[in-house]
Amino acid sequence: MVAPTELQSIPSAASADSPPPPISAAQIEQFHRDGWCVVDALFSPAEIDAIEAFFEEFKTNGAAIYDGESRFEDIDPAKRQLRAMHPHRHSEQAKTWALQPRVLAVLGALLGHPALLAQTMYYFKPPGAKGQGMHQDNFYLLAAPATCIAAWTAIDAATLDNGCLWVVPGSHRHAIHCPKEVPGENWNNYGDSHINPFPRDAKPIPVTVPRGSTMFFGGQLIHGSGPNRTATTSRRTFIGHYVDAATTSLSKFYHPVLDARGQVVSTVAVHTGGGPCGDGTGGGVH
Ligand SMILES: O=C(O)CCC(=O)C(=O)O
Repeated sequence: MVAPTELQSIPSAASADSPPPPISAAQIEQFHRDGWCVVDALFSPAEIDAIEAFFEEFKTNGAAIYDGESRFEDIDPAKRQLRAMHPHRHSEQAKTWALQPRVLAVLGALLGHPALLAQTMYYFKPPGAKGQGMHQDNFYLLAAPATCIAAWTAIDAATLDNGCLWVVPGSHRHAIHCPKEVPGENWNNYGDSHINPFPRDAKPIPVTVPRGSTMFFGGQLIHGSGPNRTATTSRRTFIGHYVDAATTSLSKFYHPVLDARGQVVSTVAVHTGGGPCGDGTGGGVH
């Protein structure tokens, strides 16, 4: 845990002369009540076009950019998530989008501290792609003492048909759900669910998101996505996962952690020991 005196030395997210963050009081209230909210137009239409074009080209960059170290064309999206992992580590341009000032301003307003970048991903999710099992991000990131947060920007409008996210409102207040091991099943693989059994009272709802809008959700929120059932429409998404500036430890996979200027921070240690579900569970790629 961080001592109160150390927390006091962490800067707050906004200073007196910074403009108000581009998020309404109602959206902030929804985030704290339900665990998520959607904010429009943080990226300009030109930036969204540029992100789309960049990642169409990025497909040809070889195996290093995909988890599992396969090439784009070797991944069967019906079986595995077809996604670029940590593109900000391979491209200064992708890092710039992950540290986009308006996104960081919203994150600061939601977290109460400046945001630090831990992870980026780009989901291609073409027609026929599988969904993502229900999970809580902080099972994997193990951010402490506070949880992590996602900024999930729709490059294609995310709909029921092409596999939008489903969330359980209010579940951001849950503790981490620990998986019951099932012999022969590997849930910790390419986006399958660690939540087993699924809580009976948890009722997921779909969240459709227009192209260019950004959905923010907390690290304990139970969420997943449906399969892409369309014949022709992808559901591409640029995703950043962040922690707040008071974070003291984080799972190894999410290091190095970057501040708003793209500098590596030294205040976040690599998590050691077991996760909330004991040794051998939690931590790692999600
Ligand atoms: O976009 C998806 O389908 C899943 C994304 C997700 O689970 C995440 O960003 O934590």
